[in-house]
Amino acid sequence: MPVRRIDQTGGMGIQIYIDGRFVPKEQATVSVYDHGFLYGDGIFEGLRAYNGRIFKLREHLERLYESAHHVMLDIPLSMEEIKEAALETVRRNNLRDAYIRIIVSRGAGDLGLDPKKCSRASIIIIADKITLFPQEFYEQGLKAITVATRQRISDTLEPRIKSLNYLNNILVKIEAANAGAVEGIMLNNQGYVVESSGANIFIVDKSGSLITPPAYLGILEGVTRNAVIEIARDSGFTVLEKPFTRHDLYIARECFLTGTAAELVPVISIDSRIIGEGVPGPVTRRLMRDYSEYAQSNGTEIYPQVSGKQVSGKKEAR
Ligand code: PXG
Repeated sequence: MPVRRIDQTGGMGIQIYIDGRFVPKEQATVSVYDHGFLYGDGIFEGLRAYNGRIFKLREHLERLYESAHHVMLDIPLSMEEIKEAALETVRRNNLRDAYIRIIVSRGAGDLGLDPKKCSRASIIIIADKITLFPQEFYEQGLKAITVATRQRISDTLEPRIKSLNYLNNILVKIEAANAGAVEGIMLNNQGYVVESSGANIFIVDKSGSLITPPAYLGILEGVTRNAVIEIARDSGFTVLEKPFTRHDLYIARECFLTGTAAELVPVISIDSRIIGEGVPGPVTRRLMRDYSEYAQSNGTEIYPQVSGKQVSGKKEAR
């Protein structure tokens, strides 16, 4: 007799939000005429829920609407409505810890580029578990290289737009893998360090200051990056947003990457140069702990509390 497997969502399977409806993952499909698929014409956000709360929901939604504004994509829901839809998607899947993906594509049109042929943008929200880097990278750090693939400059496709065009970033991933490295770090057209394939970068210099590239150099202005800057300053660290080069990377005392999925991950080698002592440094470890505490205790409640009692959502042992 076949064994029925109970999955993490209580046997229901993952429910995906598509344009106001919830459908099982297997039936969650978009048209092959969707310009998000045909041309990468769309935008997205990746968010996290920790301990029953969506972390930095407002910041992610603001970035989504800013990206939409730049590419003149009319999101058919208000910010408040998308917020509710995201919360409801997590609830439907009975999750307290999740990775949430919000995708807004230009919608179905014809085979031409003209976005006017797409009558309505499509909104898709996925709430699922995420596979992070293996635990050993958080404990021991990872090896990265700087790649030949450059960051796009702001007068082409602005890197601050979180668009569905990730080919450049995927080329960075491929280049790093070909060289036997876990991550690739991009430079911009002037040779300044900007970010990795899907995360922002920080170094700790010899004076103990944290340095991260400013947004105007060509980065996605990460929500995690901004949270880390805030947390570090609150703990009394000096944080500078200023340009730096590969030389600064090589002589850094510490280096780490930040992103919603990656959180904070230490980098211990870049282009075969050992960073600091070759192990995650004290500033990185401290900020990893502070970030984790902050993320576990801040965010938008997914399951409303009624007189101190939880009304729904699978309670996990704490
Ligand atoms: N830079 C880029 C280019 C990104 O794609 C970040 C920085 C960090 O931003 P947040 O707001 O998350 O702190 C990202 C994050 C992946 C992956 O698989 C990464 C991202 C999106 C999707 C997948 O590493 N974006």
